[in-house]
Amino acid sequence: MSLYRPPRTQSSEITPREVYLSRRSFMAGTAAGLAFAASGTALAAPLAATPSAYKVADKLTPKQDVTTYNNFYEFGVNKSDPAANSGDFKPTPWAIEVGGLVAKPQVIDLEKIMTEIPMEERVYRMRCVETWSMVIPWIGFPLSALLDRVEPLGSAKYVAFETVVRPAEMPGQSGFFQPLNWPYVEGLRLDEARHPLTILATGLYGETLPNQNGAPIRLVVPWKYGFKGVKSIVKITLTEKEPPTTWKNSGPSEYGFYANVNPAVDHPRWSQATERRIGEGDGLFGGRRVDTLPFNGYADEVAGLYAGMDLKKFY
Ligand SMILES: Nc1nc2c(c(=O)[nH]1)N[C@H]1C(S)=C(S)[C@@H](COP(=O)(O)O)O[C@H]1N2
Ligand SMILES: [Mo]
Repeated sequence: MSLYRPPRTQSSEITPREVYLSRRSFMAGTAAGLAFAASGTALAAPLAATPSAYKVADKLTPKQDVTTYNNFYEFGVNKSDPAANSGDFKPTPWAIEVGGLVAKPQVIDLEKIMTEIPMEERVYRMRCVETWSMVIPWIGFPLSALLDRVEPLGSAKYVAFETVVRPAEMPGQSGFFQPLNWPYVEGLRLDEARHPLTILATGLYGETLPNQNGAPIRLVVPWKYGFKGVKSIVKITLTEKEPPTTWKNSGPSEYGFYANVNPAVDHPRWSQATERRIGEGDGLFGGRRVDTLPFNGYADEVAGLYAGMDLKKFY
């Protein structure tokens, strides 16, 4: 894994943020479906999306918590670092290179694909391996819609994802202390990637995705621990073999490839049986303590993907 790669966008190619955002607002205003109200913050742009059947009844985590309590080590290791240190990150324009075992490898322009694939709002429970959880109204589209465009070959069994490397814009990638190897990489089995619950998110709470949440596009897999949700994706590769993943590389006995939320399989250093709902109640560390559900409550939809597998072994 290379430690440094130059930024992929030349500064001359960068669209001024105001131009991009006004274009975005225009699209939101004209697209069919429900246009969500803007919050009034200067940098947030409304995103058009239609509500989907995929939602949970749980109380939403306040936007303030969703956007200030984050894991994104490229901007620092503390939960408050991503919101504090991601102001210089430039998520536009954005291209994703999709290749590997596919019939039609291509570089996808994000702004273009967002006008071509219908955007949906999905309210998902999210569970971090560190035992906090949130309920987030994402905006995005099924990963399968993007995979269909590149036509995976019969030999493709896995999908590998890569986060951008931009030390000049990501202080966590340029400091003396480097907590992880860059780029941050993740992966899914192809059937997991194609599952209708698996989305690429480009927004939350009706607005363009904030930098700290993985702008401009990140993976969301609600039945898995949060570290599978790789942020600021620039590369997607279809492979035959299970791809390396950042947290498994850094601690294979603590973090597995599957990372399905499982209250019966403890992390070696802590229990996974319960979780803290951020923004609710006022427990010792903040958050209401609730029981963690198998597959994070999505067992009816996804347990079949793992029929016959020993989930204690494939954690
Ligand atoms: N590139 C990258 N993606 C990442 C991480 C990271 O450090 N770098 N952290 C992961 C972890 S551990 C979690 S819990 C989620 C948090 O997503 P959120 O901040 O939007 O809630 O992002 C995941 N994606
Ligand atoms: Mo996490």
